[in-house]
Amino acid sequence: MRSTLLVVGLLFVAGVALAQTETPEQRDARMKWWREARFGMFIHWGLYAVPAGTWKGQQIGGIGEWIMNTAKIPVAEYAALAGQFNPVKFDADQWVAIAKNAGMKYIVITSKHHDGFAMFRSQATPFNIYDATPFKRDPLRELADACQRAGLKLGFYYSQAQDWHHPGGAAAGGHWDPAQDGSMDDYLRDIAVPKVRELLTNYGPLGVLWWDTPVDMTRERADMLRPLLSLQPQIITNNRLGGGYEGDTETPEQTIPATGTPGRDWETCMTMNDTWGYKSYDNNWKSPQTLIRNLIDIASKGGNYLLNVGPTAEGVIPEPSVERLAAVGKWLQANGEAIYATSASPFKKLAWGRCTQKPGKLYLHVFSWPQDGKLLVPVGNTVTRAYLLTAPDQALATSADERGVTILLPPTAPDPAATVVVGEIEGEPVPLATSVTQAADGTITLSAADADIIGESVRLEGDQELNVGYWVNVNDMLQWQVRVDKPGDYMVTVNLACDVGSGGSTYVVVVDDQAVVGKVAETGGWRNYETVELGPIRLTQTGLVRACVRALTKPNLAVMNLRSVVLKPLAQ
Ligand code: FHN
Repeated sequence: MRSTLLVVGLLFVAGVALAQTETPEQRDARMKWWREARFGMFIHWGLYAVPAGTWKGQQIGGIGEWIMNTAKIPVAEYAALAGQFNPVKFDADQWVAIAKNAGMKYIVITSKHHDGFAMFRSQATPFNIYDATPFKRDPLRELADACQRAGLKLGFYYSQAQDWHHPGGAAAGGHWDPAQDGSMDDYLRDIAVPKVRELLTNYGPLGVLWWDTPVDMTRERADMLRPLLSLQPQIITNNRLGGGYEGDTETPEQTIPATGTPGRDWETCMTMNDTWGYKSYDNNWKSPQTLIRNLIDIASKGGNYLLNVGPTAEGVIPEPSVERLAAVGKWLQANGEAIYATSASPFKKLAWGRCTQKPGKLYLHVFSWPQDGKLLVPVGNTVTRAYLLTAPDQALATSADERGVTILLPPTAPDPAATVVVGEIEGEPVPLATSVTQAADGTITLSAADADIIGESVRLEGDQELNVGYWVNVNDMLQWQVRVDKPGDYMVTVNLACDVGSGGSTYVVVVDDQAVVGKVAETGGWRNYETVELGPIRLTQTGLVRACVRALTKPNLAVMNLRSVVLKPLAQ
């Protein structure tokens, strides 16, 4: 017995040591399929599909899989739902086919969400779909087999730190029933560890282990689970184990970060309506166009899109989800070359859409079809050939000038969601500095999104109107190139936010050697934007000029959050 324990211990130590000593090449090899995949299906399926958002006749607010917590349902009452859970329409091959036809390359399913109910046959607790329901099947086993048949990778979501059913599992918060009393350490040792071991042992090779909500996960607690990963040495894990472990992937949720997460693999997880787990009355569906553009936007920033479905208690993926996935799949059928195994855009921003790339090819995803039919690509390379991805035999005319290459497009967009134009180039793409131009009324808008950001800490953030934040280094600055064609006097305004206690920084806006100085007043929060007038500035010459915003002093935490600087012509 002692020697068995010793061997297992050594294996675990070896597993951890292996993970710690993985070379960059080994890591790249392990991450390869995931980096090429770009698109996966998230499935939130559990007992919560039975109430489907309604408890005792009342519609419960919030996300469906949280209903036990939101409605503070007693443990025994919630557990009784298992008697009604009989998803006889569940068909693993059909689910996998829906994902595959959508162009998804992997599936991540909730093996156990915060409600504590295991969606697999477990020896660690009878509160599982095989033992506690009339269904008497293991859907994860069936999905693993179906994924294997279809060539899709399978991953398991596992909520390690929250369990509202088993004693000790609700220690990390959300405690409302004495049945939940207990020690979190005992819970992790007796329930979570054996269940995760079962998941990593009984379902063949897995692609992903997706941890969630690492509340109160100290280093010691994370170390109870982490050694289990050596059971699947090729597995990819996210950044939500806790205990300071960063895992392989960042997991922005319901948002697409402005510039991806530089230096880290990342995956945006997102719902198609407003819930992860099924809610019978949530019909706030995103349009197919939005989903297609989200996928493109994410790919253009080097990330993956993990798009959620919430199947019903009968085991059916809701029809609105199926329809939308089919639409994305149709688009990918024609344009997949521009998504899978591509890398991020070489351009900071493109007014008309997004770009992905492969060696020798720029994939130009056009969202806003140019009215004059001219697509300006700010690239210094010669474009040797341009064509629509769906019509590779019909070359499009190109011309080049100091702004880049212009591709002549057909008069109307063949695909209103996104039309992909291919530009073939030689060598690495050379993005050209783009310049800000004056609007018809002369206004010059220097937006954070268009700025060259120079510095160690300041960076772009947000997903609608972007801003620069984290401006904690006084030497950081923003810079633009402006094409002036209407010299004259302009009023300078700045749209900024500054939290309480961080005001008082001074800064200067310089345009073509004309300067105007400001002092940051607090706006009540880092997200409370206000427009402040700085003063007039005179632009004397036409042509390309340089503009910048730099800090002069920073007495507190940060300089400011900045969305834009605007120059409005003053009446002459
Ligand atoms: O609380 C969960 C939520 O129910 C859902 O599972 C999401 C998916 O990323 N994760 C948690 C919130 O971050």
